Amino acid sequence: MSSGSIVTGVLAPHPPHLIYAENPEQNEPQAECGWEGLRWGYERLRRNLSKKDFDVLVVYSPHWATMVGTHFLGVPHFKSVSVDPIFPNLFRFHYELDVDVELSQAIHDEAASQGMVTKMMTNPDFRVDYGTIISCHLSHPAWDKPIVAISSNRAARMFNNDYMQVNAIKLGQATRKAIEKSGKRAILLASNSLSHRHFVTEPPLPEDMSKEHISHHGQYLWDMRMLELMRAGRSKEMLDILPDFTEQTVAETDSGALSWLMSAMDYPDYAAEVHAYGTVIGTGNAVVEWDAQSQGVTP
Ligand code: 2X7
Ligand code: FE2
Repeated sequence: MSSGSIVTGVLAPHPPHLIYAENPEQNEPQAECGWEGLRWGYERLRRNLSKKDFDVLVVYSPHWATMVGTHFLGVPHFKSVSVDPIFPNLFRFHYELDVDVELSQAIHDEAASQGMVTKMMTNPDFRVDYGTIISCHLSHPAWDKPIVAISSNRAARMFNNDYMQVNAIKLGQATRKAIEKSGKRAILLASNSLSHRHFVTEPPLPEDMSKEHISHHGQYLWDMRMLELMRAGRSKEMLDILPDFTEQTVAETDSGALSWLMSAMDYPDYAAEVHAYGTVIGTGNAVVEWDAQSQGVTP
């Protein structure tokens, strides 16, 4: 089979607020407006992705947290309602999706052959987590491509951020190898926010943008440092400081999603495109695209 490839990699954050503000028919709560900067950034991403030929979306989500090893969806079809446990007032989303179980199994097997602890999730009643659903919907709302969903092993909590990153890098290498062997063209989504300190109370009107700002200036400075390195194509340097960034900003990069993405893409040395940066209930979020195809990195 011909060599598969990673067409594009995306930092694709999943605040449920963005879905709430967008009012897709699948979501029950309705909003007036809100978080336009980020939502318009996702629009620019979608415009770029619509020009690409791809077979599958591979998404790594912090909200599918597994304590023992890394898990992969192993059921071909899911249909249910996803409710955010913290923001049920914003996100009650009716989803129906297909899984590329063949590729899922191939990444699982490749990771296992490298000595990682892995498991296929074969429970047909499993509730797909909201991080997976939101990043997939905002990146490609047509839901006409199968997905591969990868859990986040909580190595950062059980050990530390450095250990988490070593594992995520291994998983990234396994992901790349499996995609290349599969002959498929994949878009990769790292579903996470950057800095992640957030307010503990919500305004009476959640979409009241007069209440929205970064929780702390220090968090903003850290987010900008990370984005500058992405924009400069200095992904290795970005990963070098990622454990410290994660510690200082309680970042959602503790999931391993961004480290996995950079490793799977073999540490891009070309400029990433930052489609948007914005805050959601005080957290820092960026929609960032590494367009490997336009760099001639992929066939
Ligand atoms: O899961 C999230 C998140 N990552 C960021 C902001 C707000 C809510 O939920
Ligand atoms: Fe989150």
